[in-house]
Amino acid sequence: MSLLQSWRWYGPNDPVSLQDVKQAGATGIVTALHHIPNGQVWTVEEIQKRKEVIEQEGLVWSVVESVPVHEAIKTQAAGFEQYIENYKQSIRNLAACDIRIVTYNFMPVLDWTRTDLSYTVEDGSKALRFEKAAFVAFDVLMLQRQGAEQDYSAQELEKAKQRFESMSEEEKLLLQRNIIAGLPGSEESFTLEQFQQALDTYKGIDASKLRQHLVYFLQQVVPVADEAGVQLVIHPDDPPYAILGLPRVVSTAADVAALVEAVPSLNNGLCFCTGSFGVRADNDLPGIVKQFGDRINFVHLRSTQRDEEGNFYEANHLEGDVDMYAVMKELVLLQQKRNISIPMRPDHGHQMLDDLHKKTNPGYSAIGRLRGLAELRGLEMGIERSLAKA
Ligand code: DNO
Repeated sequence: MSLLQSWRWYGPNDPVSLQDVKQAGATGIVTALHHIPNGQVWTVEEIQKRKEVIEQEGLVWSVVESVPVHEAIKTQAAGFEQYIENYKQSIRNLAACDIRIVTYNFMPVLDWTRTDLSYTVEDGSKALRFEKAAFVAFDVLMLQRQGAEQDYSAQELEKAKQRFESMSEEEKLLLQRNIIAGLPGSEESFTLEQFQQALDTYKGIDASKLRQHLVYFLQQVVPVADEAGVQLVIHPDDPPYAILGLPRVVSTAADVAALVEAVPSLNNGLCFCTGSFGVRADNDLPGIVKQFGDRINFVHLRSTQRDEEGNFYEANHLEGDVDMYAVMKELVLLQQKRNISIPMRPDHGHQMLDDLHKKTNPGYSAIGRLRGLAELRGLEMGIERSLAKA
């Protein structure tokens, strides 16, 4: 059994069409009903409508990414019980349409975060990047978050100040937009004032409290997933550490282990994202596959290149810090053991060749991801064949 090659598609407005996806060689579609506001029930009718569009092209809706978790559930603010009920109903409705893998994350306020969406790499293609000094400049000098200085070293603050002074007004605005205006799939978008208000809702919520809220959510929804035959998979934090004074609780293997211990059902699963976990040098990626293999039900494959200052950019899929060979080998072994086809998607990709002349969703260009998928499927086939011979 090989990985099921899938592809994230943002729906009918995605500049990359289903026809393009077919030519890239993927058979599974990863999508969401982005038009439904966070917290509302996904009805069978809406799910079915989207499913038909996908099936008309001969593709299969194999994974939902994501059914977003409403902020009120994360903070346990007024009304959160109703949002959990709605979440349960969406799970049941997806199961009724035979869609059985559901991704979500539990990152406060922001989903994934980058400072630069068009960082030019050596070959002239463009990548997404997280630049520490720019991020600190945003936090301390633009947002002026109370107490932010305490989160950084004197050296980091100095570097951020210099960086800030070197930026034009336009660049500052772009930085702000990149961080808080919402990357594709994040579903939330803020002005600076709204963002400050959103941060304030986390006053008094530290990592242990956030984890309690996540466990409570899981205790509520996993039994419904069990009954409906749905695998829930949590996406790790990106980047995998606390930012902007907000706690994050899905950054390491120990974090995942705590969730598994609290709610052992295998439907309390993991979206194994090498790009997110891989930003931390202390995350052992093949080790995570070994440890949680029985509950990894969706895989994002991508690599990052980090440096000592805390910057990273998204490298080509087989380059950077992720040892993709070692990861793929574990995944091949896992699949043999479980005898299933786990959906995988090439996560992000450079804007390259013709992508550079098009408007693309940051990270989700056609050709960059096609390159990633092609490399990954070749790597997988090579490993499978060599293991079969051994
Ligand atoms: C970024 C994505 C994330 C992911 C969510 C899952 O490219 O991997 O936005 O979809 O965190 O809920």
